[in-house]
Amino acid sequence: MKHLSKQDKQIYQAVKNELRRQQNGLVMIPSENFTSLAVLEAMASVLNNKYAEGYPGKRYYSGNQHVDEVETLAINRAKKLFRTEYANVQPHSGTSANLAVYFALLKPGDKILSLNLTHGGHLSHGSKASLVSQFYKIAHYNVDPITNLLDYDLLRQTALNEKPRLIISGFSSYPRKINFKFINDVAKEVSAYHLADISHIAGLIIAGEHPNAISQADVITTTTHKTLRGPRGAVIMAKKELAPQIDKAVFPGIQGGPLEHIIAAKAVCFAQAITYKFIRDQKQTIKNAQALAQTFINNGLTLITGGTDTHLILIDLRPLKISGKEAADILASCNIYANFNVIPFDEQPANNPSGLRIGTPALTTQGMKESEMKIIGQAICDLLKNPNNTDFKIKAKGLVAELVSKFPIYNKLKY
Ligand code: DSN
Repeated sequence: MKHLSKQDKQIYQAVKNELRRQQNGLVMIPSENFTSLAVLEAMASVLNNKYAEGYPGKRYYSGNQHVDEVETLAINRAKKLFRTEYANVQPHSGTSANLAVYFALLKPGDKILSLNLTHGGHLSHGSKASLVSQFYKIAHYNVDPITNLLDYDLLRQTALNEKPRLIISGFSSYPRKINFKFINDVAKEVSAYHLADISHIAGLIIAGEHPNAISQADVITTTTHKTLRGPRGAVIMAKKELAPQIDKAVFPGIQGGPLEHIIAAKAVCFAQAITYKFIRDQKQTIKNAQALAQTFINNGLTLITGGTDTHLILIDLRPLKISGKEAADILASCNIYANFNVIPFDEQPANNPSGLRIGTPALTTQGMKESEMKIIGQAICDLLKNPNNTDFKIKAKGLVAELVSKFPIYNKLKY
């Protein structure tokens, strides 16, 4: 970063500080990961400079021959990776991707059926706080109040009653496998489209560690920076008959010039995600989450649904009598990063809810395995059960320092 360090010391310093924070802590927010240096280089490339509104071969600016090559590679790699007929790699984020799907498939006033936000859904799936709820009617399905597992029968009954035009599956804080086939069958029964938002579990699906949504949904959206370990962005995939309307909804519908430097980085990520190493890491991510969950259970913590099949765990903190925000703050003060999260039927507000969401993708990218998860899990339990105990804090900080020196990340980045 020799140019940035000379020309803008303040931004350079903040970036450097952020690198140090990532290197010196345990990143356990389940939606975060460490992308590769190749992805970072593609993102920081001159592709940033090019306007390329339109699609490969059909741009509204000249000089796009190399950009076309980049975007075509990204599209073809996405199609190969996810075994899908069509991919649009331009959405800037998961929310943009979902919005484009709504605009492509629905008319204003049509009804969307999705999982309640507080039960593990996502803002862009029609929460009251999202503009989506101003354009479309929204109905929700829920998890079971006792088991906190998806209530598939209730989902079907709600779909039969509400007659939605679109059913959304795929969640942000649901730790169990999703039965995409069941939801797809319900969608067909009520003549609705089925959108599977696999943002959290895309990497697990590629590795064959989670039921595949690809043949069980009309449209798939995913972000590219979570388990997929790529640049911050998203992609939409579908059967090819939906391609014209989805392309039109992305551009010119909701976006202007595509971020071709990010699209190049997505292409790099898709090529990496087909490798043995990536698949092995996804399998390890789940083993790590399960080892962590078991350590929490052995320490008497209450886990939503009693455990995990995926990369994430949702802890119900109510028995410990601390809030999610307090828990996240205590961990962060020891350089461990997890995020506060609502739990099903939470009576507390989203900015200080009763849950803590924690996951293993980033630690697995660093090379950590079950034995490290047990030690980290024990340290987390000690902190959450004894929030005012200074000895546990000192011990946890020491453990983090030891682990990050044994499993370094980005040590080739010379900032
Ligand atoms: N913010 C993402 C997550 O953390 O799950 C979802 O958009």
